[in-house]
Formats: sequence, C-alpha cells, structure tokens
Amino acid sequence: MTHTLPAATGFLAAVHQDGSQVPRPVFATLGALADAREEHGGHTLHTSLLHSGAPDGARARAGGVAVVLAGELYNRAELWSLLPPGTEPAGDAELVLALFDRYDLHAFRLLNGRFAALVHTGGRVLLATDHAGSVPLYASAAPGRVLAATEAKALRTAPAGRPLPAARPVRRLPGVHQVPAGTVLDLALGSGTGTAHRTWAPVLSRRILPESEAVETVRRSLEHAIRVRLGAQAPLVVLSGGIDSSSVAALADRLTSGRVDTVSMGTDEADEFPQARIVAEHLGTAHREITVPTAELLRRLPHAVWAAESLDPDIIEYLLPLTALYLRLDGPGRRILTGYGADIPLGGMHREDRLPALDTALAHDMETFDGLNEMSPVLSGVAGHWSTHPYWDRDVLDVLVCLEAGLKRRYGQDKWVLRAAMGDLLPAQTVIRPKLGVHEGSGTTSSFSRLLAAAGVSEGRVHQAKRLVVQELFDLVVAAGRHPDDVDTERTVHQVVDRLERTAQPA
Ligand code: IOT
Ligand code: MG
Repeated sequence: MTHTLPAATGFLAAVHQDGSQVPRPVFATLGALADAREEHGGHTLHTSLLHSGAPDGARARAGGVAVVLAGELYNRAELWSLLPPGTEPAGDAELVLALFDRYDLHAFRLLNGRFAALVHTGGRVLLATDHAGSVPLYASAAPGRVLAATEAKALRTAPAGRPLPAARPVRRLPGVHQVPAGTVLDLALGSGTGTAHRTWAPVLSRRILPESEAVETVRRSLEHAIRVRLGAQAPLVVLSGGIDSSSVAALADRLTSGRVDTVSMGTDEADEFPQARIVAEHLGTAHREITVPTAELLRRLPHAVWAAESLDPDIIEYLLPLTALYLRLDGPGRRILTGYGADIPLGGMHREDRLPALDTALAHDMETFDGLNEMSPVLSGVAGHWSTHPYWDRDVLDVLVCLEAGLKRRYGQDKWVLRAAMGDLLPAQTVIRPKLGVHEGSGTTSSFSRLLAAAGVSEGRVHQAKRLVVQELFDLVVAAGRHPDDVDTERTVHQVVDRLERTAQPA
C-alpha cells in the first residue's frame, strides 16, 4: 500500500569514524528493513529503515549532507514555497535536505510534522524530533560515533555512551538517552557531545477571542490538520463516540471522497459501542465493533509497554486498550486517525468548573508530556499501521493551548470551543456527551486494579503497584529485550507484589 504509510516508520542509524559494528536492528514496529551503508568524508553512515515498500523517500543525500527521516511532514506546501522555483523534492527527506542547505539546523523550526530525523554532515550529526516528540528518538554517543534509533530497544546492545545535552537517560539502558520534544541535538562526531537547540515550546500566554472567532479558528485549523493527514486511501478513525474522535471522523468524512472506516473497541466488561454507533450511523461510515476479552486485554500489557517504552502507569492505562485494538486490526497497514491528545490543550480530563484549576492542569500537562511517548507511532506500528493525531498538529496545538480557559470551560461544558465548532456535523447528543476516558470506557483501569487486588495488593497501594508492574515490564521487554508474547502479565504482577510485601515488612 504505497503512499498510505510514510516512506519509513522507524530507523536505526549509526555514524562512525572507524568501521565499528552496528547493533542488529530490533524493533517492535512491523515492517521490512532496508539497510544501507555509505562512506563519506572518512565517516560511515549505516541506516536500517523500517518501511512499507518505498524507503527511498526517507533517505536523501546531496553533496556532503545526508538526511534520514522516519515519519512525515504536514506543511509541505509551505515548505516548498521556501525553495527555489523548480525544486521538486521527491520525498520528505529530500525536502528537509533542501531546507537544511538553506537554514542549517534552523530548518527544524519550520517543520510541522510527525517525525524523527538524523542529519550527517562532515563531523556533525544532528538529531531532531518534531515539536511534540511524537516519534520518540533515542541516542547513544561517544567520541567517534553516534547511534540513534526510534525505539530505545534498538540501542539495547549499543556500547555505553556518554551523557547528552538536555537528553533524558533511559532506565536500565546505560548511555542511551531520549532526545527531548521539539529539539535538535547538534553533536560533534569527534567528541560525541554537543549542544541542544529547542525548536518549539508550548505557548504560555493566553489569547482572548470573541466566541465566534475562537470557534471558527478551531474548526479551520482542525480541518486543515485532518486534510493534510489523509493518505491515498480512505483513513480509519478509531472512534469512541466522544467529542474528540467524533469530530475527527466527521471532518475526515467530509474531506474524503470514499467512505471512511471507523472502529470502536470494547471489552467483555465495558464498551462505548452505542455512543460510537450513533456517530457512525449519522456519518454513514463503514463501522466495526471489536470486543477484546478482558483476559486478552491484560495479556497485552507487556505489548503496550514494549510499544510505548513508557514508564507512566496512567499513560499505559490509556494506551493498553488502543494497543489491544491495533493488534486486532489485521490486513494491510492502515493510516489511522485518532482523537488522542485533545484533552491536554483543552483541559478535558479536568472535571470541575473552576478556571484557575483548568489552566493549572493544562500548564502542568504541557510541561510534563515529553517522554511519556503517548503518541508514539509504535503503538499501531506493532500491527503494521500508522497512526496520526490531528489535535497535536503543531498549528492546532498552538491554537488550542493559547485560548483563554473560559473558552474551554463554558456554559457548564468541558471542551466548549470544540463542541461549538463541531455542532453542525454531529448528532446533538454527541456534541454534549461528557468526557469518558478510554481507560474507563473499556474497563481497563478497573480490570488492572482487580488483577492487583487478587494478588493481595491493598486498595491504598494499587497505584504504586501499577507503577512497579509497568517498570518491571519495561525492564523485561525493553531493557532485557524479551518479546512481550513471552512475558506473562499475571506472573509479573505476582513477582512485583511479593517484592512489595517484602519491602513493606519492618526489618
Ligand atoms: P480518550 O480521549 O478517551 O481516547 C483517546 C482516543 O482514543 C480517542 O479520541 C479515540 O480516537 C480513541 N478511542 C478511545 N476509546 C476508544 C474506543 N473504545 N474504541 C476506539 N477508539 C477509542 C486519555 C483519554 O482519555 O483518552 N487521553 C487523553 C489525556 C492524555 C493525558 N496525557 C497527559 N496529560 N500527558 C487525551 O488527551 O487524549
Ligand atoms: Mg480524548
């Protein structure tokens, strides 16, 4: 399915002064691997690209500069307008190459996309993430070499690296660091160290707009973000029937010539099928319901940690039902649109009427999202799909974050400005439907809690135990490189609980 997925969905790349070995690429993401080795200026650049048939668009070289890019750009037309007339980049890597030639590392300030990239030029290696760090990027560097990969596990066997500026060390992987969101690390190959440049930061100020202007701006920016995320085939929208995903489905449906597919997941314990069905019927989408038994859902916990490489138990509870759903979507790789992330800039997880608390939550969430990997493409990549998040489009996010809180919470409704923006395209009951998190709507939080209670964890320690279980799973499937199919959730829970009990006993 060419042109449906990006040219590459992940990479492992290594730049060496000597001819050292490159770790064997191991990814959770499904895909074919295209290896290449180039010598330039006395350096070797090895790349292993995860692709779905056309890796060429993900690699570019001109003169002494090479670019490797996983993911895709969403403001291509704007970016093209910066290039000399007649320049026609064949893919996003070539486009970045042309921009790099003109702006050097500041090229990354121009990009609105979902990508991780490496640039090699002379003795420099640059590692870049998109504004949201939505494609995680990890690195291990030492004098004479830089290794970088879109999954931490791919660097599991890399020789130990040195600390990197501004980058977070990865648990149990000595010398492996995660490149922050919206950052370019400019590294000197000789020393294996360098400087970090921020290319994006969430806006801290708030804009005051009349209702109608706020509503129109939100509608226009979201519509644009969805238009640029549509591939050659009709997309698949993961639909809960809440305002976030229903808005995505409605706009995708308007902008697609063919029929949009929607899918809703539930468990034998809980689902939002009736609410999603109302939207699917209203729009006339080709809709599916998939029931994942709770036992299967819990068996997928190691897979969710393996894919997200996240240590946050709350985030893993949001991502687990989605991972379980993606693993049930067989067939060729699909382009998936999700409503994930809308609650962060709109304060949607926040259920009270006080504006100071809403802005406090928002400011906190915008300060702490980095490194949670909640939008990692690997979540659907484990089943060969490519997901993308219109609410975290750089322009949409900038619009949403900076609206004054009273436009988000208004007339007793949460996410008011979005609801008002979508009023004409959705059933009235969908527009006013209160927030229900995927972890609640699928019974994920409660079934995970029950598993811990059954293993003897007291109610007051459930959250702590969840954190430890996620940590243990991370150690197994990321740091130790075990395949999640070979990791038993229940056994892991029992091991963690035994350890908890031993440390809880007085010495
Ligand atoms: P939620 O908003 O419920 O779900 C995220 C997306 O997953 C939905 O927009 C929808 O596309 C898909 N989805 C949810 N439930 C289903 C379902 N049953 N079947 C199919 N697709 C479904 C958590 C949350 O509430 O998810 N995410 C929040 C908050 C993130 C907090 N992170 C942070 N503070 N850093 C969000 O903003 O999406
Ligand atoms: Mg949401």
